[in-house]
Amino acid sequence: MSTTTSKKLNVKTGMDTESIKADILSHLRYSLATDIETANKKEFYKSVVLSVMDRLHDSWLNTQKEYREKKTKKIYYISMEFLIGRLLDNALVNLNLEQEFRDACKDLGYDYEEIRDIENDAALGNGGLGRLAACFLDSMATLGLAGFGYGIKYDYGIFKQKIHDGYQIERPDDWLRFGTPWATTRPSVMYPVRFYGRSVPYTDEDGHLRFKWENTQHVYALANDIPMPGFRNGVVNNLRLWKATSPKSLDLTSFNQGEYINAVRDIELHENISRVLYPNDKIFVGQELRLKQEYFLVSSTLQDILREYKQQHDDLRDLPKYVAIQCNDTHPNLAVPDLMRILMDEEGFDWETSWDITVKTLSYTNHTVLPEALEKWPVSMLRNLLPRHLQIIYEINKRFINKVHEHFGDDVNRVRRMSIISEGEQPSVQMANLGIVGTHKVNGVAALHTDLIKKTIFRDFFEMYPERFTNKTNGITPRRWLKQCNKPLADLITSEIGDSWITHLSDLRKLDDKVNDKKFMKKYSDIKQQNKERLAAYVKENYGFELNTKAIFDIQIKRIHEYKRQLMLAIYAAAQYNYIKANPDAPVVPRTIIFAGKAAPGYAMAKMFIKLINSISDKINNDPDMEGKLQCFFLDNYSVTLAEQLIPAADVSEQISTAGMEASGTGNMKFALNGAVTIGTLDGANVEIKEEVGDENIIIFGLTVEGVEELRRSGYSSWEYYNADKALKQVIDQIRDGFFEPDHPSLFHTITNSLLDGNDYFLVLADYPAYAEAQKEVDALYSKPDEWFKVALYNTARVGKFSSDRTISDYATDIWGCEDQLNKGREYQGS
Ligand code: 475
Repeated sequence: MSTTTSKKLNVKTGMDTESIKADILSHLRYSLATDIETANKKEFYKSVVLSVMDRLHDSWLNTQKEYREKKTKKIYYISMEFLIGRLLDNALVNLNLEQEFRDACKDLGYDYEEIRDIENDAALGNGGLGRLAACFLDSMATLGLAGFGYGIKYDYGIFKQKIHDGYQIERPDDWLRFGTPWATTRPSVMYPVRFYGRSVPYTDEDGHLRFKWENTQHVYALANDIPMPGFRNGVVNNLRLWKATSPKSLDLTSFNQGEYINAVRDIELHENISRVLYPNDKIFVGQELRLKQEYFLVSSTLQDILREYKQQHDDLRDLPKYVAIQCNDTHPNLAVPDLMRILMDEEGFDWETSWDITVKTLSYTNHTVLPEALEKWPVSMLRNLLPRHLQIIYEINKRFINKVHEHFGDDVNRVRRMSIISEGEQPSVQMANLGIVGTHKVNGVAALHTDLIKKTIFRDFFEMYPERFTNKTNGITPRRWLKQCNKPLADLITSEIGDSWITHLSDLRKLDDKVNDKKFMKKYSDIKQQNKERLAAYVKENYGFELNTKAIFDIQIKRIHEYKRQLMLAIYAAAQYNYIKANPDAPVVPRTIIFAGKAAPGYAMAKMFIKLINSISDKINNDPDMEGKLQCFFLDNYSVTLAEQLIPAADVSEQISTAGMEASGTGNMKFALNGAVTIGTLDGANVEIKEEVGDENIIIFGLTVEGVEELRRSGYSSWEYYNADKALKQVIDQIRDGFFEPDHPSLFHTITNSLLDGNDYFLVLADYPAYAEAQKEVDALYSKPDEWFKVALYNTARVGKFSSDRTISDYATDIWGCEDQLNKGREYQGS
């Protein structure tokens, strides 16, 4: 009997094309009840994924077993967002089975690319914060860390963006319509999450005052697991996404009263908690459903962590030794009062012991300094929804304020600034303050950003707890962002310097020497051209628009936000248009400007930017005088998958935020790695990219953080800049007077008013002249292709620092205390 079992196992996990084919056919028949003759593409895709899953399951189980046996310290990354995108390519790259699966598909009559393209993106995030979480999972598995992601399985991810008449329209992202074969539902892993009720005091056997949280209502959190394979190291970690389901015993009395329909409707209400991702990037909207989502995530995750812990350890006081919990921004910071509540109310520890465990176990990452993004939950809302937690937060605050007094004396203003509860018309809980007080480390996401939080929003806290603040500059996974998305370049690099770069990205430095190797440089530049042509083919097929592949591909892709200043590139496009119209015979370096990005549905200004970009694009693209010289194009529905096509095709990377506002940026890193030249401000990680690639290999312009401060202090007037720059004035007048929208000439007044009468908070006009000059530098450099591609190659060669493997090693060492696990016996030895 055991032989048949093992035989079957062997077939299931065979790594050769023949056994893969057998499994695909078997899944078609026995998992999907169809066969190769009748299956459609979706079904074929599903069997392919199931066959990949078969090859992950043993490693998945073995990895967990090993962690248990060795009592490995576990790292829990809690995040409201995981922007993981598609998983098929990634799994095959990490399993080293790309070719075998390609061949298997081909033999069975399917083109691998076509099958791959069936997969919907898992778009469970808004932007940088969510994508960072996804890169971190890849790196944790690759480095052999016991790192687990915890998030929510939203039925609807970030909305699908359509463009109608130039305007953004939002459509629901029904990514689970046909289910996803990547997620395994685990009915055995389900926890009640409680809400409402009240906190009731009582005296325990030892005469201590204690509290019980009573009369609560609850929903269940059901685990759905997605495997996260490391790069060719046999490690498979887990991303656990919670789905809300209603309690089984749902209000049986109402059945008796014949209110069956109402009871069923209640099920719907419970399940709404995991229905939809909030589509706001950096705008705090204090809606109760969002607060419920945050607590739903925290409560289910902590229950899961502690259940697992108790299976292996018996003393919760050792929790920080075996568990580290990272909160991705303040969204999971209810972990502070919830862990306190569990330790005191359920485990019977006293305040001091509970506090010590909590602070040592938790840490928190800040991703933005924009004040409108900071979470402040109304006390009234918490009192209703989580009364016991609010009580604990008050107690944390009371004790903390005492410490502030001890530390700073009677400084009323400071106490007011530092209080976790802000008083006023609507008292609220400052989640960032809670995070700093209740965790042992707070990190910024780039060096400049970390300095800024120490000096500005968290200054008082830094003065009190300097040792808590630390920088962890962001990174990106080289597997997805080079090996997968730019195969031709990855292959060229590997053929020159070997493939150690895949897990040791700094080895790309070896490419530095190739700048004078003509043959290599020809191949390097040919690949860029090939990638541009591939993108052009995609755009032609999907939009019927023909990109000029001889032009500079100048790309800005990211969320639409005033601080990111898409408007500045749009103004530049219009100014180029005017220049070419006025100088029809002057030589110009041809340019194709490409935008993509979503605007939060409630962010009117950002949506207006999209319309403006589309109006300017129409003007440019429909004018025969622009032919061969200038194009402008907005691609709809920006996504991880679209980024994977755009980034390898970019010549120029636009990273032009107002200095001090972009915490790090990670797109900047992806572009540089793929050989695009950055035009950017000294903001976020651009500063560190400049340090790495060298001043000559990046085009920096505009105000610095200090310059911005100085200009504001001395009294900025956007009108002066408007009047001083003719080309700029002309474009702003055109936007204001309806040149780009003749049928509705006042359409863009909100934009021009904010620039002029509103005094241009984001300093677009202040930076524009320097930006236009920098764009001339781009033209000049691009006109000398040999020079250009040297600069491009230095970018590819020198951005090794920005591998998320480095970032994760830094977290492991300075925050999580698990540096001993890094790469332990799992070093990748080459294929
Ligand atoms: C920064 N999102 C990037 C990236 O660190 C940085 C906030 C509130 C609610 C929902 N989403 C958010 C962010 O704050 C965010 O994405 N921040 C970004 O984090 C990773 O590289 O500069 O803007």
